[in-house]
Amino acid sequence: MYAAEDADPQHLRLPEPGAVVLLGDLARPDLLTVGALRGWPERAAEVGFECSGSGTRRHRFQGPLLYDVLTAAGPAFGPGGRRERLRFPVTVTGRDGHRALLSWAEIDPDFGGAPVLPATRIDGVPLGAAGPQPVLPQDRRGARHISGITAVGVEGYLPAR
Ligand SMILES: Nc1nc2c(c(=O)[nH]1)N[C@H]1C(S)=C(S)[C@@H](COP(=O)(O)O)O[C@H]1N2
Ligand SMILES: [Mo]
Repeated sequence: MYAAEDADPQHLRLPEPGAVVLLGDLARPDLLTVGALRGWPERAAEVGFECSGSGTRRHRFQGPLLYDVLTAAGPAFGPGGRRERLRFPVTVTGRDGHRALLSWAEIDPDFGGAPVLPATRIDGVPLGAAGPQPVLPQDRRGARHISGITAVGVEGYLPAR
C-alpha cells in the first residue's frame, strides 16, 4: 500500500487509470476507483462554478459523501472526542500538481458539514478512467474541483496537546 511518506503523490504509480490512493493516518488506507465508489449510497449536487474565462459552468454531480468514505477508512483521531478531529487536514492532489487543502471540520457534520463528494458521475455520465472528482457545492469558484486526482490524504497535522 502507499504510505503518507510517499511525499510526492503527484508521481504515484497507480494500478489503473482513474485510481486514487487514500492515505495518511488511517486504519484502512484504500484505493478509490469510480467503480468502487459507486457501491456507496449516493448524493446528487447541482453545482454552478464561476469561471474567469467562460462564465458560470453548471453541472449535476453524483457520488458518495467524502465524509462517509474517509470515515470508513478509520482516521486515527485518538481518544479525545470531537476536539481531536479539528487537527486533521484533508489534502487532494492532482496529477498535474494542482492541490487543495480541506479541513476535516469542513466536512464533519458536527462542524461545517459541507456535502463534499468524490463525484463518480458528471451530468449522468460515469467518470470512469477520468477518476473521481472532488465537488464542493459550497464553493463559488471551480478551483477545488480538481481533475485527475491521484491522492487524498488525511493526516493529523497539529500535534495533540
Ligand atoms: N488538475 C487540475 N484541476 C483543476 C485545475 C487545474 O489546474 N488542475 N484548475 C481548476 C480551476 S482554477 C477551475 S476554474 C476548474 C475549471 O474546470 P473546467 O475545466 O471543468 O471548466 O478546474 C479546476 N481543476
Ligand atoms: Mo479557476
